[in-house]
Amino acid sequence: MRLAVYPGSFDPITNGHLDIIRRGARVVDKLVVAVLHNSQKTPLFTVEERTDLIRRVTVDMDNVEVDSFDGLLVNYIHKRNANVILRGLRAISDFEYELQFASMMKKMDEEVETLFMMTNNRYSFLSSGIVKEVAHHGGDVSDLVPPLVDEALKEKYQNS
Ligand code: COD
Repeated sequence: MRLAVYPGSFDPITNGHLDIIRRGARVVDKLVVAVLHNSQKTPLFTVEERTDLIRRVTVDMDNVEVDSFDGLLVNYIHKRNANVILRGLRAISDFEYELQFASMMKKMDEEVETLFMMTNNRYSFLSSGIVKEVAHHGGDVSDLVPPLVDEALKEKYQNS
């Protein structure tokens, strides 16, 4: 079975992430979206909120599972017996980090392949960071994130 892991912060999930999940799920048997628990970044949404949002927006995708992980990704990959890591590429600026990331993964486990998917042109400028910044200042992000993420962002910033 071709089991792939799509790891990330997903703080929060955007239409760009969702597009990669939808397309990635078509080329593997099972796709696990894995949310990093403790990153160096201070997240807006807790890991439970992030996984819950992803579960709700991928509910129609039968071969997609949502999970969270802590520590090194390679350990999580081993725990799940996965053989592919899925990553999205937006622009040349992503390339350097992603090259380091994939090379380090290869160094840690030669059997694991990193599969890159080019962003849909519509989402090439889109990141969770830019969405949070616009939403924080009351801007409209409704065409950049799923509707329930739009609602969750409004709630977060109204209560902050
Ligand atoms: N279009 C296409 N792809 C996109 C878009 C978009 N608009 N937005 C984001 N993506 C892609 C990103 O390029 C990335 O591939 C993925 O979606 C997730 O993005 P983010 O920003 O939510 O998450 P990252 O990239 O910050 O996640 C980093 C990890 C959590 C995967 C990484 O830090 C990690 O694995 N940490 C654990 C410790 C570890 O093992 N580190 C060493 C790794 S070699």
